[in-house]
Amino acid sequence: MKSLIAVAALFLTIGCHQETDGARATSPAAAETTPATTEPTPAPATTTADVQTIDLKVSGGEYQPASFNVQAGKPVRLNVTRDEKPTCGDVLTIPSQNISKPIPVNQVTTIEFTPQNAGDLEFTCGMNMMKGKIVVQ
Ligand SMILES: [Cu+2]
Repeated sequence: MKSLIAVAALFLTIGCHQETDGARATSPAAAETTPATTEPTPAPATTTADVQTIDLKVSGGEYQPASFNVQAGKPVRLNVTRDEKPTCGDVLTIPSQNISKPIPVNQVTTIEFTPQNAGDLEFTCGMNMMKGKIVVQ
């Protein structure tokens, strides 16, 4: 009987800790731009005065980084490299920008465009299997 009580007390203690963890509230102001799903934080672009540069890798069947932030109204330059041969990653498309570009293996392919409006731009492989997201702010 004594051990049962001890177990119950342990549960109560754990329960308390979990409540404390779950109490981390996010600010309501950020809610309208924060996606509800738990995604990795978009990587920042390297921004100079005129151009925002992202080094994008096609490797292991995915894009790295899979999402990144840029600013609207400024040119974006993607330096895309692909390190694997037979893969559908041999084409990269950004449908909203009318971009569809072959990505040869082991060389840098540059894709440039200027996003005009804030929002999420999806990019995909030629078969729409690998996906990434450009978060325009
Ligand atoms: Cu694909």
